[in-house]
Amino acid sequence: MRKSLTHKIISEHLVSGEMVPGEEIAISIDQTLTQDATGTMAYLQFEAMGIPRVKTKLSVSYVDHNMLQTGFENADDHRFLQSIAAKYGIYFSRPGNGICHQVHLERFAIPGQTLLGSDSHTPMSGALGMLAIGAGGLDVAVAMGGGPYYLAMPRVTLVRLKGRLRPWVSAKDIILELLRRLTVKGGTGKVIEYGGDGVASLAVPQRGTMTNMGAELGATTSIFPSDEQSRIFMRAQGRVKNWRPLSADPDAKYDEVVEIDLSSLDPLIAKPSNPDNVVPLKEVEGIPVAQVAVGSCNNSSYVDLATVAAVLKGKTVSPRVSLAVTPGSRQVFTMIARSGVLTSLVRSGARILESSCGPCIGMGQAPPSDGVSIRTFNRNFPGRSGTPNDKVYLASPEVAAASALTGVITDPRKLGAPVVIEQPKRYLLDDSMIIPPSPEPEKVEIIRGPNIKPLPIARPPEDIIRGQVLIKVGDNISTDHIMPAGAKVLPLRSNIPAISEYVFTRVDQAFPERAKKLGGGVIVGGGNYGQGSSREHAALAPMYLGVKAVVARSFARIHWANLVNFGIVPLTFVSDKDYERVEQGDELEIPDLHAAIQKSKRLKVKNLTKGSEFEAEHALSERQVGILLAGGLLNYIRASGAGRSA
Ligand code: MIC
Ligand code: SF4
Repeated sequence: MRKSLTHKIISEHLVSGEMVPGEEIAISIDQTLTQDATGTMAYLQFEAMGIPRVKTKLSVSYVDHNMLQTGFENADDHRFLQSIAAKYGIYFSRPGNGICHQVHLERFAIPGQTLLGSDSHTPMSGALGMLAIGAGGLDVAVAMGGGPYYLAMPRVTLVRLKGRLRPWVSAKDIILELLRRLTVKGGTGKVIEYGGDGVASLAVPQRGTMTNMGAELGATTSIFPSDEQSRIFMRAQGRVKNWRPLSADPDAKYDEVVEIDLSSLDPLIAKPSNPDNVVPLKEVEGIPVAQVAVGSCNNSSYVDLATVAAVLKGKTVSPRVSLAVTPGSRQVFTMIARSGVLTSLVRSGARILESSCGPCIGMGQAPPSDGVSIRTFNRNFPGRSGTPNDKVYLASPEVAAASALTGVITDPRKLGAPVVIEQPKRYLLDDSMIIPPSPEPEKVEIIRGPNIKPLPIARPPEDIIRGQVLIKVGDNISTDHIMPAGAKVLPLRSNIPAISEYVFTRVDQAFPERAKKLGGGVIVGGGNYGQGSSREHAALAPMYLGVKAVVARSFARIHWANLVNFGIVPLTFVSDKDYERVEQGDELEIPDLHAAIQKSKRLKVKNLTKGSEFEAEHALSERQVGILLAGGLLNYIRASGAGRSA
């Protein structure tokens, strides 16, 4: 059969299973990445597995999320991560070197290889023809130990790009158009594979914006062919020896085809507070803007920042706007400094931030009350910016810059002749902030600060699950709702007892208290429950509070897997009516869990309060049933030695 690019890479890495959509497969992992907010947990888990050295071709540990250091916690975590990396064979990208996905694309991504990262935007490296997947930290820990990564074989959607973008329209508009058409649930269970003659006109950093934000579609990953553009980029990064051409066979079969005519696209914008709330820019033009933020892992490349500088050149941002600019990496930072882009941005009034996630994850730069914030980021979930009831819009650097200038949402085409910035022919190469692992690992001592608490381990579930519905939520609840981030909570990522005090507090302040008082219970969710981030804290902290099961209308992929990994039973309603009937406070019971879950995909759930009963389904493979009944993946690995095979 004629193969898609996705099928080619998966079959080269297939360890077990059949490549039938929905079936569980296992693939070998060449590279891993972690960042500090999920990494400390991942490495505690890796340590608990007792493996002396990572078995991947390359593993990199980045520090980019927790950079405010408002107390000792972040700095302690950084030191812990550095010592772990030295000891276990991991490259350490120091704080200041940049945002993991941007740096990985620049320095490490390799066409045709697989990458597993403990961050949902790991697919960004798909811009170089890599199969790059986001997962929970524990799955990444297992991959570092040489174990394969298990996933449901995805369907493959070809996004056929035709023509060329018009002036002032950019890669961000292409991915916003896909979000408009497919929604945040549209990519579930799929790989988004780009093809068509329009691909050739998109440079790798532009492709990166699209593969990165494919995470917002709920896709397993997104991927571009490795072609002349990838060769140009890798040569400019001094890595052409790792380049190889790679594309789908002509006439490859796809499960679905979506066509986008690039030449027909206009600037788009995602309105608050979901990335798929996309409208043509003209619908919101003229709305006053209080803040503009350029950066995040999504639009922080050299060309992105140089474009903003060119739009603003010689002028000052509107008096009502605060403009924050984040270079995505130290490479970008040094290059804007050298080329004069930095001076130009500062002269225009930009507030320059260090290369880190920063405002994207609510680490500073929260917008003012009722103030509209235009961001070139990938997520605008409610409250994520740090301001309650925030109004965050997502748009391209072109739209962001035009709006910063005028103080209202502005179509950049009104600014006249387009700015055209060429991709650099040669990037500034300096990897001195990436520390290779120690040649003498036995001499390295792991440094643990007082905020790093031992990992709580789940207990195997009882045969009867009984408990109150602790909360009932609607559709598209993100992990930012379940386990908020931001300057106050993020420093607690290595301390589960402390962080669990914040579970669901953005939705319901009383949740942690209630869960503790009742000794745990059940969560009832709507559709796409757990979308967004890969943070396993959104499973781990509820587990710590005694949550035993989540019954939802449907789940987002990574969160679902995290629930299984931490021994929480994920079930879906068979009928929407049952979702409507169940209420917060109802006492639910799942009898005979152990036998029921092994025998059938359907389980009975009794509603003791209402004296009724409904059916729920699970989508667990045999292996996952084993994991759940063992009380999570760590227990399972310890018991079976699974995950250790190279
Ligand atoms: C995010 O964008 O939400 C994060 C912060 O990068 C997360 C990871 C985390 O919560 O640490 C992600 O996307 O996976
Ligand atoms: Fe960091 Fe934001 Fe990218 Fe997540 S989406 S990795 S928080 S910049």
